[in-house]
Amino acid sequence: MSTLKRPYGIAVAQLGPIHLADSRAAVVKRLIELLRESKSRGAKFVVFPELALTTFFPRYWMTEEEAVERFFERSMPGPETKPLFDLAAEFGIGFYLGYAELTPDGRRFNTAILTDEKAKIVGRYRKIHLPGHSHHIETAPFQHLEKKFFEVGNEGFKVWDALGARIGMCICNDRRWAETYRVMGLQSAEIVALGYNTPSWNIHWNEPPHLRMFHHLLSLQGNAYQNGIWVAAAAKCGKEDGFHMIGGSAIVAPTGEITAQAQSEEDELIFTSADLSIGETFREHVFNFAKHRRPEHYKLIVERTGAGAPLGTAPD
Ligand code: CDT
Repeated sequence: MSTLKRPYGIAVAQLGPIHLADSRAAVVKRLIELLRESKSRGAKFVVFPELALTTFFPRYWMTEEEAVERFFERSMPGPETKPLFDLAAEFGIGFYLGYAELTPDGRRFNTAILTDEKAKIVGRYRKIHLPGHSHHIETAPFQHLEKKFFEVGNEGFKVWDALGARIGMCICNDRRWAETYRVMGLQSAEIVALGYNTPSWNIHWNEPPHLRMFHHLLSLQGNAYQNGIWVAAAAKCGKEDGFHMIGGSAIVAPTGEITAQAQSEEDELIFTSADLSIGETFREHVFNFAKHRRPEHYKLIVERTGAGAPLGTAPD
């Protein structure tokens, strides 16, 4: 690999369950504990989960107004989250934090922010690949109402030069889509951060439970390799009021290898002293996009949403 190393401390702060009865203040205390541990491990950047301040509320049928009242943030930081920002600034650690965003004009997004060493918000990502449905499914043991409670993100997949690296963000279901990483890879992303809440049972089809973890890791590993990036993924997991979600928080190198993985379904910090130069090596050689990509043959990717008829005709 490259001889000039670029050491970089990445932490992923997995959260165990957050129950309906848990207050924001109690959750922020847990985030702060994980931030302290990140500091002691030497992290520059810590990744918290998707919707990290509340239970995974899209599992419950309720009105949009009720959801806004109980689960959305009107400002970031707000009164309850400010202590996290204050301590992060004191430590000089940046973070990714997922939360339900209510905009001043009343729009709702599943959002993540990126802060710099001074805890200033320098980046924002609004989830694009929203899974689930918007109607009540009577027969399901729980709902997955992201399509009811959130709009599709309207700011694209961007990257930011922050914290001494080029960092991109995505959220949960986005991690399963190759386009997510490639759009950021084409902006020379070095680290992609993501949080997730992945129910262990898929209410939409009979997916064997063991495949939930396999496909989660497969998505991170394949896309880290194919884009020459570090991927840092933080779960919220365990049983929230009886509803189980997978753990498996992980840090993945541009080699596709997992360098750290959570062992529990509780609050747990994992850490890697990453070398960002490994990504440079992959992007200079096997995945040198400028040299080897052939976008003139990829047109269908942006022209079609669903799969359709073949382009092929018999060769002359
Ligand atoms: N939060 C989130 O995006 N979860 C999805 C579950 C999809 S099953 C309806 C995921 O991809 O993990």
